[in-house]
Order: sequence, then structure tokens, then C-alpha cells
Amino acid sequence: AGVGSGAAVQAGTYQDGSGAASEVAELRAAILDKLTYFIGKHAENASDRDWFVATALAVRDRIVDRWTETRDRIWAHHTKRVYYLSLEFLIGRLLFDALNNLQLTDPVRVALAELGVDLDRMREVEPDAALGNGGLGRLAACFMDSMATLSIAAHGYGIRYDHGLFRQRIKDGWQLEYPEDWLSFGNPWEFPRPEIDYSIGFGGHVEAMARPDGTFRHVWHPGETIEAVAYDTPVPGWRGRHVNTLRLWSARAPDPLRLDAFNRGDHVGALTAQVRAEAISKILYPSDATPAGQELRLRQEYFFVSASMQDLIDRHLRQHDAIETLPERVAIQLNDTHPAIAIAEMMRLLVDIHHLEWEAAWTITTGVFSYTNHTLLPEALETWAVPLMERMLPRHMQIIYLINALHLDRLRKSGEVSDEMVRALSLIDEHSGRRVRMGHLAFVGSHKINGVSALHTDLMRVTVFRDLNGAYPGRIVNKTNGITFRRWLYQANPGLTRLIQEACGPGVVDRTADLKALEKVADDRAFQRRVAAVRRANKIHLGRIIAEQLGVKVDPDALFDVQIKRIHEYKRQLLNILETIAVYEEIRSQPTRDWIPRVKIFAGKAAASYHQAKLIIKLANDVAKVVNSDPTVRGLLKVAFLPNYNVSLAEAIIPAADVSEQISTAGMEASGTGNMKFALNGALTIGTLDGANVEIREHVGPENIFIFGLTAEEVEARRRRGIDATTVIAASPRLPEILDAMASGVFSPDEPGRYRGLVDSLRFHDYFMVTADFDSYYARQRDIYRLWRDKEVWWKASLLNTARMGWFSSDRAITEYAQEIWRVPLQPIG
Ligand code: GPQ
Repeated sequence: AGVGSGAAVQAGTYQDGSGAASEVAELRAAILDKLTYFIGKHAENASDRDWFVATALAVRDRIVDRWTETRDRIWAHHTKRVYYLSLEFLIGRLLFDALNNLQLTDPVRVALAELGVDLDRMREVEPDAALGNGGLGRLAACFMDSMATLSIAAHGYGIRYDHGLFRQRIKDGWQLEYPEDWLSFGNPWEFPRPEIDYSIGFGGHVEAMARPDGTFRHVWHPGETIEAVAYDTPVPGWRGRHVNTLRLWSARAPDPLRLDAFNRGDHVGALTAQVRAEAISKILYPSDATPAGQELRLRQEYFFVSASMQDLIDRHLRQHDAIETLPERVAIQLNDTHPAIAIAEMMRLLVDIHHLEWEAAWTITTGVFSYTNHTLLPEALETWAVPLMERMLPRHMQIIYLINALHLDRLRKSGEVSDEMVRALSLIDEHSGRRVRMGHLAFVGSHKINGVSALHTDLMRVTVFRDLNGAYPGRIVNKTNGITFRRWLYQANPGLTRLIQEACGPGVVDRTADLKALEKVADDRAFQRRVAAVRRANKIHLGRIIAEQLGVKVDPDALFDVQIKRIHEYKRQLLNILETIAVYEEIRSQPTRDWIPRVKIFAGKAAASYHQAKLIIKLANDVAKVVNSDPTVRGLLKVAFLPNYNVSLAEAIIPAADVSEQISTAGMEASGTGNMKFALNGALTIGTLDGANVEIREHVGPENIFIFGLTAEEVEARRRRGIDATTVIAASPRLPEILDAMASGVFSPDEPGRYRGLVDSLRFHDYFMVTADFDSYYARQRDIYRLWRDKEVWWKASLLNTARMGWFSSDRAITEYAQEIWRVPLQPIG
């Protein structure tokens, strides 16, 4: 039975089939078999984790046949392949992805129940694979799901970090970072491939060998080699008809142990080479949009890129004899600049190893590569010091110089280019010591460069890539981000999904355009009430998590106002906290007014070295402490900062949100993807005209979203005039009081001066326009509260949001990449 059989729908799942009795019996037997023979335990003494592993392995078996079938089909048809290179894949838990895409949720639930095991409880023991920092990494995971769903022959390439993003604990309101340990109990989804390993060189020198014709052949003699070993995770698409591979590389020393040293008694020294080598895949850098600026980070980048380039060229040559046909068979997407060294590595392999002429190699390289830019923040544009590159990758540095020389020559020949323009176009930045601009390298080595929302792409063309865009017109295209509805609606919100299927037909899970049919019931009071009941149940579930984690009790009938994302000044959690303080002061001074009960929910991690962001976390917690314990507030306002934000927590929070905070300084958020998840689940957005908010407004309609604040252009204009906010604050009816309260220690009685610096930076150096946008933000929040009182209008707006978000599916985004950038075939679903 497929989706929409309509039978035997279990609580907590949407309609994915009734699960015939034989299917259930087979699954039960398979799970028991894994428990007995793989884990080596009896059902009586199996833990939840044992059951999870047994279930995952039984489900994995069902994936494997389809996986090999997929490989055979691609091989037989010589299908053009896509390689998605990303330093981050924020995949989260995989069990429900697999169950839902294989239509196995219900039968597995029943099979486990017959064994006395609760699927939902067991689900919680799966570690949340956090091989990414935030939006960029989660986008890669959504794209993997969509590429498999659309039957694109795709491979994800990345690093198998032993430790993903740090675990966040909040102690006395401060963030503490602890190592994350997702692999400590093994990983049932992956297949180690010890036989697939490549040597990766570092350092050493380059030998130039003269040929008889006077040209030179270059041979790189690395000073150090490290092995990259493959670990494969199958990625099944929707309905399991196509299964792709996520191949993650792990670092190994070629000689793990120096026996001579060990026998001499130098037990530690004998292992140093191993430790140095394996450090490469040890941890994910928690950098999020600021360069780590560390040698190890560059080693990570080159390590996974070189292994991936060698691997894909090997695969190509096993199937096709000529390297020249690479662009017809292969498309490589660079997820930001982190893998941009792939351009130089590809040139090295083509020229030095496969002996192609430079021009032929360059045609192939620009034919296969394309690059996605994810930020315009200047501090996040990756550059590497030339001396470091020379030392670590001497041959690549030569290649980059030559690429640069030919690129600048071509431009000089094609017309008038001033010295200033040459400086702007050069791959080498000469401003503060010489540095390689990885964005420029990715740009000149690619045939297409894309931004991730319409606004972001427009800004790319006039800011960081202005001169390159002039020199290579038409290369920059837009591909607005998307999200996989399978995880972010069908799995995360089964209650709402059931109602949607009822209103739009069961096939809506195959055709997101069918969501439009919800518009017909948007006014229907009875339907609205059922949607409201689902939201209420989701809020009770989230309320339980809040109570467990924080000991704070929240009312499910209060308005849940949510901001969850990395903590960053440009994302402006501070603006939200200022409004929270304003509300708090008002409730205290006018206690008898008819206040709407509300809960302000925050979650997110700050980069460990980002002090201002960590102080903002502390402030949110300080405000929470004061507000939550103030008797005059009487529970009308609660503040909750949930620790250790990750994919799983997002899945619990988003379906429970009434209001979604997307309040970045206009021009600074490249796209946002959380904004899409909330709107899809029916939360109403309060946001600036930034990133994809602009397009969300176009789709849901301006009356169903709360837009406020300066536009990107206005932000620019103001910054030019100066960012002292003294007069802005003085003109505001509320800001002076709020800032005085903060600065004088109302929220930090134990250390009254704690926020003085923060307030001073708002007063005299408000680069992020928090004060400039405060009054319009505050006013928009009042509009929200007004709407909340009129439940009929509220739920209509909510339903219209869900109905009109179909376009933001990552299936749509990937279809655009496939057709306009990669030029690969795909098979739509539905
Ligand atoms: N993004 Cl450069 C990250 O999550 N990490 C990064 O290092 C960079 C960008 C985000 C960006 O801030 C969001 O606006 C996007 O929605 C997201 O990438 C995916 O494109």
C-alpha cells in the first residue's frame, strides 16, 4: 500500500500505508535476526540502543538492493553524474528518513510493538549526526534527499568527522562547549570501504623537468602523505526508487605505527605520525561564516577534495576511456569556497598525471565545475596566505598563479582594464600580505556561479563579484534555496500532514503544487479548529521538552514566538531580546491590561571564539531568569533558551511555532532556510526584506507575513552616514528605558556592568541597525498580537502560508540546478 491507502493510520505517523501482515512479520523476523546475530543479544536484555541498531540494520538491508540496482542502472545508461562537494552535511537522525522514504514507518512501528518496543522512544537514542554548523550544512543534506528523490545520479563527498559540531551546555547562562561523540556506539548506516583509499600529498617540492620541445613537465614530490579511506552511506529517495551515496573520507596514516621507534621504547613517538594524520578528520570546525584561518582547516579542505577528485576521475575512466569526455559525464558543485581548491587539484591531475595540455585541461575544468556562494559577509570570504599555500601545496600555488596570469591577460587583451580593476579581479589579494581569494578561484574556474536567493544573487552582482561579473557576464545565476518537505513537514509534523492529505488529496506528498488546494479550506472554521488542535498538541510536546530541559512551565495556549538559528549579531537575536524586555516592562507597569500570554523561545550555538554572540546567549538567559521568576508577570511572558540546538530539536520546535523570527539586518542573510520550514508548517513570519524572506512574501502574500525595517539599500545608505545611534535612540519612545535597564544591571544584578559594553556598542556603533529597526519591529509585533486575538483570521493566514510554500521545496531547487547548471537528466515524482 502506498501513501493514501487511508487505512490503519497510527498516531504519530502520516498515511504511508497500512503495512500488510506478512510485511510486518518479515520485518519483525529481520529485526530479531539482527539483534541475535549482529548484536548478539536476546530480546529480554536488549537496550533501546540495541533495538535501534537492529532496526536500522534491518531497514538498511531493504535499501541495499535498491542501491545496487541504482548503481547498475546508472552504469548501464552512462548517466551523467553530479558530485556535490561539501565540508558539511548536517544530516541529523536518519532512521525516519529511511522509514518514510521506504514507506516502512507503519509496518516497522507495528513489528516493534509486537516485540514490546516503542518506535518513538527508540528513535530518541539515535545520535544526531551534526557534521555541519547550520544552514549551509543542512542545505547539503536536504539536497542529497532531493537528488535521490529526483533520480539524479549524485554523490555527496565530504569528511567523516569523528566529532561533529560541539555539544552546547548552558551553565549559569553561559555557553560551554563539549565534544560531540556521534560515533561512540558505532554507526549502523555506513559501509566502511577500506579498499577504497587514496594517497593525499602535502608539502615537499616541485621538480620541473624539461621536455625535448623546451616545455616543462612538473612533478610534485610531497613531503608527507596521508591516506583517505571511504565510508559510504546510502541515501534513499522518496519511495525508495533511487538510492545515491554519501561518501565521507576518513584520514589514516600510511604507516600507523613506527615499529622501530616502538621497539626502542618510544611508545608515544611511534604514534605521532598517526596522530598528525588522523587529526585531519578529527573535528568539524565550528566556524560558521567566519574563516577558521587555521592550517588544519586548509588540510581538511585539500584532503577531501583530492580524494574526491581522484575517486571521480577513476570512476570516469573505469567506464569511459577518455578523460576528455569528463564534462559530458560529470558535474561538480562546490558548496561554498571550502572545496574551491578542487579547481587547482583538477588542473594538477589533468596536466601532471593525465598529461593534457593546459588549454584542454582548463576547458574540462570550467566545463565541470560550478560554485554556490552562501554569504557576502567580508569576514567570511575565504582567503589563504600565499606562504602557507606555498608550503603546504606548492604545485597548487604554481597552478593558481598560472590560472591568474592567463585570466588577467585575457581581460587585459579584451579591453581597457585599469590597475584598480586588475587588483579587484586578481586571484591574489595584495592588501594585507598576499592571500589567495578562494571565491575568485571558484569563480574563474566555474561555468556557473549561483547565489541562494534572488536578493542575495542581485547583491553578489554589485558587491563582492562586481568586477568579475563585468568580466564574465552571465555567469552568475540565482538558485533560491529549498527544503525537503519529507523531513520538515511529513516527518516532523504528521498531524498537520494528515489534515493536508485530507484537504489536498493523498498525492500532495508527491506534488507539492497540490498544497494550493489548502486555500479552499483556509476559511473553513471547522478545518481551522483541527489545524489549531494539531498545533496545540505539538506545543504540548515542545512544552514537555522545555520543562525537562529548563524546569520552566509554559502554557500551550500562549503564543509561541520562536527564533532558532546560529547566534550571530547580524541575525539580531538582540533585537528580539530588546522587544522581550519592552514587553516585560509593560506588563510590570500595567499589570491589569488584557495581555496575550506569550513564550519567547530561543535556541542556537555561538562559535566558541565569538565573544559577543556568547554574551547574547548569556543575556537571553539572564532576561529569562528575571522574567520567569517575577511574580507580577504571572506567567504572561516566559522566556526559554533551549540548549544544544540541532536538527532533532528543530524538528520538535518548528511544528510548535506560532511566530517565526527572521529578523536579520537586510542584506546580510544570504537566504535562510529555517524561514521556509516555519512558514511551511504554518507559523507566521515576522521578518525583514532579507534573503528568501523577500520571495516568501511574494508567495504567501504581503498580508500573510509581517515585514518591517530598513531595506538592504537603506541599510547601506545609513551606514554611509555613520552608525552612531544616539539620535535614533533618543527619538524612540521605548529604547532609552530598555537600554538604561540593561546597562544598569537590571538583568545582571550579580554583575551590574555586564551589559554596559553591549549597550555602548548599540548606542555608538550600531552596525547591525538594531536600534534603527527597533520601533518598526515593535510595531509589527503589536500587529501580530492583534491578529492573534482574531483566531479566524489568524488560522486563515497560517493555512495560506502552508498552501503557498510549495515552491520552496528542495525538489524545485534541485530541478533548477539539474536543468540550468548541471545539465543532467532527472525523473520528477508525482
Ligand atoms: N551559511 Cl558562508 C552557513 O550556514 N554557513 C556558512 O559558512 C555560510 C553561509 C548559510 C547562510 O548564512 C544562510 O543565509 C543560507 O540560507 C544557508 O547558508 C544556505 O544557503
